[in-house]
Amino acid sequence: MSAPTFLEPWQLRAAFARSLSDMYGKEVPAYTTLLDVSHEVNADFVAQHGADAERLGSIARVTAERHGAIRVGTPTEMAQVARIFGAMGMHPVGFYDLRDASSSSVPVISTAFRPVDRAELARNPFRVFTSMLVTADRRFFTADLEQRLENFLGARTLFGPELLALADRAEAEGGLPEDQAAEFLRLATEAFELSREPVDQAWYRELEAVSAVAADIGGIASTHINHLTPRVLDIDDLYARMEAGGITMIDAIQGPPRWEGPDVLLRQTSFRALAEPRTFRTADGEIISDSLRVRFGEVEARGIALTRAGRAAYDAAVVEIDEAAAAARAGDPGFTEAQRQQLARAVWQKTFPTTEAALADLELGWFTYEVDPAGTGVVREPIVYEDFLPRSAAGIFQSNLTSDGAKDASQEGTDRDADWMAGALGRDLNDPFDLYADQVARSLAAAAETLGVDPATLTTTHRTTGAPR
Ligand code: OOG
Ligand code: NI
Repeated sequence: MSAPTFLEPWQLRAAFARSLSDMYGKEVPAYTTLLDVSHEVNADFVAQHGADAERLGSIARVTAERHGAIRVGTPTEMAQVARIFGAMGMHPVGFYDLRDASSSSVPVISTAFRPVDRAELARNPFRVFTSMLVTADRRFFTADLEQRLENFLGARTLFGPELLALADRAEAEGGLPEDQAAEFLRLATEAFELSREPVDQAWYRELEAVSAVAADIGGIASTHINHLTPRVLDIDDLYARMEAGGITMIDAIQGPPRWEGPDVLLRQTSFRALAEPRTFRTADGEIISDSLRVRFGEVEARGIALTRAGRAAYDAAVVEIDEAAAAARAGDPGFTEAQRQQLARAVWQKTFPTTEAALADLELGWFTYEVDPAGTGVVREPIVYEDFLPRSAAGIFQSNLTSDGAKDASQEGTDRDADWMAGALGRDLNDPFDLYADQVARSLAAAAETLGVDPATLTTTHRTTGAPR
């Protein structure tokens, strides 16, 4: 097959994900190790579990699947990011407020850019968790620091006019001719490379005293990809293999515990930020070599998306586990992560059913319904969770900070919500629950039409009863 002469948004997205991955692999060799181990884990999992292994995504999709994380400073920069991702068919989904989700100083709010249609997700599910500073939040920044930070951010250019013009053209015209596509991809990748420019030491350190995240975002005149995360089918296995290979992982796997029932939402773990050589400009103009720890490795396993009721049950379970673990730790300072996992599993057992069928019947998880091969009824297929978890995200930020920073809890926080984010982006912000509900409704409507029945009766009367899951 010859190379396409016109690249559609999904082709730009897939090519960008590959190009970013190649660049990041050159910059951060440990990422390449992580990819190798992830591929081994996935291959072994498929060998052991056969067709069942692919229930939450084909091995081809899972192997290519990544999410990235980037951080910017202002609403203007955020809106520019939206244009670049818009060109790739990635739209803002969800609002995450990490200021309250973290005990350390993490002064950001976030959204995720991702494909929203089922067909687009199937073509390439690349998503990017994108955070921006809330410089007006007095718990973190004094009025004086806010002003200097705004001046600094206002004076920098993260994304050049040529990149943005190509992005706008791609979005307006539904893609780009191949020469322009190549240029767009080159410029977009370059925008996320680590800058070699000397860092203003005094400015960086001043921000770092408030928040390492603020220094990473606002202490430097450029941005960079913070991490790229491969997906694995068995994250416990991955964790054990990385540790065995001499890479120290953070203490815990964030999110749901390992247990005997269906995987839901998202489980993530990471290894610590890597110290990378950087040059600094000191107060008296001297250029010195030092290092910064700003990037890290992360890996994830994805499970079934939960309904609002399922999510509420998840959130309550997380609180219950935390409280029980805190109480146990108070009584026994030697309380281990393994014991915490065991406790979490017990909470899970009373919160979630152990089969997909029950998850569907209790309306805790999202499932689509496809006409079975015989054309006599429908079969239930789980919908994979395509989003993020604020608490896990905060945990990932936090576990990699060099210091806790300083947060003045006596100050009033600045209100930020999904509507504010939509305004900053100048675009609609998709609600993840609405997107999942819409996928279900479409699948039911299509199946009902094929079978010539009322969609309301589909999941009961017309459900093909296969082996219970
Ligand atoms: C983002 C942290 C959150 C995730 O996977 O939850 C995240 C960041 O470090 O910028 O990537
Ligand atoms: Ni991440």
